[in-house]
Amino acid sequence: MTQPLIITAALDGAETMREHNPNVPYTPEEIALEAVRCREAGASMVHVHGREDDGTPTQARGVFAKILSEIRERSDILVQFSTGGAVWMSVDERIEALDLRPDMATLTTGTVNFGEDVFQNSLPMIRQIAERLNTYSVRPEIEIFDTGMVDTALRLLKEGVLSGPLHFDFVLGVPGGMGGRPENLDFLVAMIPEDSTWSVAGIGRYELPLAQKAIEMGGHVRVGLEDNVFVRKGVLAKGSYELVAQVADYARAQGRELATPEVARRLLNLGKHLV
Ligand code: KMH
Ligand code: ZN
Repeated sequence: MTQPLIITAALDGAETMREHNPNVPYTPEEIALEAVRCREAGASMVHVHGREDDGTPTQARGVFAKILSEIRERSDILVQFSTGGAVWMSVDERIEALDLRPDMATLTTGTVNFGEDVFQNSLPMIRQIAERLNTYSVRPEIEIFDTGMVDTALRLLKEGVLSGPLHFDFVLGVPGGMGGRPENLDFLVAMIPEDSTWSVAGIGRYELPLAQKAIEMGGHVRVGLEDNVFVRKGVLAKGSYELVAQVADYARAQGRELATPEVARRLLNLGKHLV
């Protein structure tokens, strides 16, 4: 039976600035209010990066603590921290908030060109992040920007660094990573263990077509201003919630039920809130 659809809203990222879309949230309160709107629109999880009040990306523990408490005061939506941060950050910086025990956190299992930059994730860095996740019992969402990253995740699973069932997010269309062509999604899904869950995050113009394909295939979906700032060609989204609403409408039209945070927690094998 097809699982209820988990929609994750990627609210801010580290690269999307107000110059790209004036509605990107920066402060913890703005991020929390956007999380509430996304929950109302049908999302069951948010993926968040930290920002200084002027929008500068940060992975500071204090900022993530505020984001987590502001969201939890207002909503039951699941909260996933980024451990990717921004391309210039050290791995220690990237993981300093994990002791706050978010519901999930990302883990990218390889290095990839990222526009003009490089998003570095050497094997020792990946192991360090995975070990920190294990220490605080935070389930990883494995971010896949290219094929070899799946092989590395499977290797870490075999080594016992990761434990199954795994949850993958295929991020397709980053310049330098795997492209957003639909056959790439088929190829990646065929590589992962059968008991895995997966979602797709299409970047830019790939967001909606890949989301629709994932809904049809029985996978899950990530959308939001981190990945795409337009609700349709040339029209800026009023917020990530508008992108969530767009895929929620498509899912309903396809007869696909939406997962509540409680259902998503079960589908993703997450424990109860620890704090
Ligand atoms: N900002 C990118 C360099 C993640 O959140 O885990 C990395 C990223 C992945 O966004
Ligand atoms: Zn991110």
